[in-house]
Amino acid sequence: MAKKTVNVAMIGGAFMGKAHSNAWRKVGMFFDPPVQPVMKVMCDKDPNALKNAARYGWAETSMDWQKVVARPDIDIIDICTPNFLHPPIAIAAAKAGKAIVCEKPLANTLKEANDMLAAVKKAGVKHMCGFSYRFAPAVQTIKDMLEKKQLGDIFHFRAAYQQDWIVDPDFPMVWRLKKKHTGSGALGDIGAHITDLCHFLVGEVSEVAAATETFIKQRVVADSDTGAWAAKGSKKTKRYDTVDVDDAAVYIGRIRGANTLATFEATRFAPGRRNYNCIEIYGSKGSVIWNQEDMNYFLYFNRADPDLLQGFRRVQACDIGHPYVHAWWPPGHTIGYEHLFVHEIYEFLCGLNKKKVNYPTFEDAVKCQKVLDAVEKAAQNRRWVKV
Ligand code: SOE
Repeated sequence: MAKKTVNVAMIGGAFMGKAHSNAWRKVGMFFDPPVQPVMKVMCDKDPNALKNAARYGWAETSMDWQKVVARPDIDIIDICTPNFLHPPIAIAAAKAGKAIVCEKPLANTLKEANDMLAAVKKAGVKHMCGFSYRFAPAVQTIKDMLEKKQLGDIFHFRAAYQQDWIVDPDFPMVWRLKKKHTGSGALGDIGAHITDLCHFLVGEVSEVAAATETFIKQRVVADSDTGAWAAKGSKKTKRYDTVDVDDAAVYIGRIRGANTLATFEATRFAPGRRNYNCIEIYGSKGSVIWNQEDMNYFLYFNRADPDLLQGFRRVQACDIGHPYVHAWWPPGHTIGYEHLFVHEIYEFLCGLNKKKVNYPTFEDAVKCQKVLDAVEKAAQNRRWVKV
């Protein structure tokens, strides 16, 4: 009997739009979701982005998200836009009774995030926030170890998410560097990921102290005619705009109900670190270390190992028994960044008609946003702030 289908519309066709398009396209080939997604329409305000729609697998294109959200034939709205558009699209989609996938962070502010959560709860629609790193087989295996108390009592959760894509002072102004479009800088973009991983793996952050910095405060405005950067050394008079968000945030925290200390670093100014999302967990029975640039492996130190054999062992988390790996390739053939989005979309489809879901919801995203909000307040006021 043919599977029930669900019609998907994706709003936003840039980097996340590409990652999500791949996920909608591959999920039915590698997994066996209870429903088959149909890639109906890709929506973007940029006609250049829409040129990719057919190649990405979308049947139609649109430049009007309001019209797309109102379409009666659409079941799922997938939001891959800059952060400031997450609330209006999600709230309209909830009112229209659509199931919603929304990229992280949920919103620019805690108030907006709460409004989105209220809207989906009122509408009774399914809602997922794209904390994709939860879906790495290694991270899922670490989660299982923690649930089985294999690391014992947790002393430290440490996370550093380091990138370097804007270290160049000639890198131009983009939406991720303007508060009105992004809310915060490295904090809300990559700090959101490591904050969520702390919540997923160890526990909720209960209070924080923090510092943020903007290393490059003025950036050249791209040449609007061609959309290309103002070329280095260009004779054209360059116009500059102010970066009004953080380039880096460092914060420490305590974990609710536990004697665990948490330390976080989110920076876009770590030359050589392209997408180095690294977590370290140290407990009374042992430790684990995982980093996304080496995502198929994690390091595990077991204090119960014989004294002369102690050391971090490098576990290959791509055997058939590791979560999701069975759907891809034989042991050791490894997977990549894009597979994490296939995993999250698979879990979203599995959860459409279930009460208990196996993915981060808007509730999880609001818990993350509360920490981001507290970090900004702590940095501004140079004091501890309760979450
Ligand atoms: C940019 O920092 C970015 O694209 C993030 O927005 C993504 O969430 C992360 O997975 C990769 O880097």
